Amino acid sequence: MNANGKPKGQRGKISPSIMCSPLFDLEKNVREFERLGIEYLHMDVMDGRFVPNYMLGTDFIRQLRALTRIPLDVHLMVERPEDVVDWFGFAPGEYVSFHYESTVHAQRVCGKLKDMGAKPMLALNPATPLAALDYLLPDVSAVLLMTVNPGFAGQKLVPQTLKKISDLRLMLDERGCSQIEIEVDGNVSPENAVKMRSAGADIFVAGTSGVFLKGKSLEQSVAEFRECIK
Ligand code: S6P
Ligand code: MG
Repeated sequence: MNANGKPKGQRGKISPSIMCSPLFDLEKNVREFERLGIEYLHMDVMDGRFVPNYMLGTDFIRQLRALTRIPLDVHLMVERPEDVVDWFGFAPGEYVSFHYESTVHAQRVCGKLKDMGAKPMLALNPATPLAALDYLLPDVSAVLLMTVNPGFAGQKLVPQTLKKISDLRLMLDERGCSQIEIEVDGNVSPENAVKMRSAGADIFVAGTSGVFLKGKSLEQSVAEFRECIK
């Protein structure tokens, strides 16, 4: 075990938020992420209803999937995800998160995603209690804890979500679900990532405060970020 109580050799994983990449640098950045051994690419989908913004569409995601072997980590911020999951052609091994707050059929959505070969991840807004997971643990491969309110990059951490990460890690371990990964998303800066890692997070969505930093190369910012999530 290391200092975070994680088995040795299981380092934290980085999932850069693609909506934070300058659009015209995207292919170059994806090649750099491949070279740097990045584990996932985080793709935010926003429908203008569940969150007050629009972001990444189905064709964009298909094209990115065809461009790289890095598995996608698609984050659906949409109302009634059950109506749209078929549009994406999710691939085996991809993580797909959807929000507990966005559907009355969370268990059904997990089943649909599993039928497609994808790995279901349940996303929780900062104010949503962990009890939402009580009867869904057998159906999910991971839990996405939002550490800001979803919709925009560049926000400040909601501080009480740090305790939520450790509460969730404890809950998963106590219920024999230690294999369920915890992803964190929102203001995952190097400083916050250290705290999130020691609270038990496994996958770190790195956006404008994580790896897309002004005046720093991706190589440098990824190397510094890795040090924070060992
Ligand atoms: C926000 C979205 C996120 C952001 C990411 C931005 O609703 O789900 O994935 O892209 O959090 O990172 P940062 O460091 O700007 O907060
Ligand atoms: Mg996201």
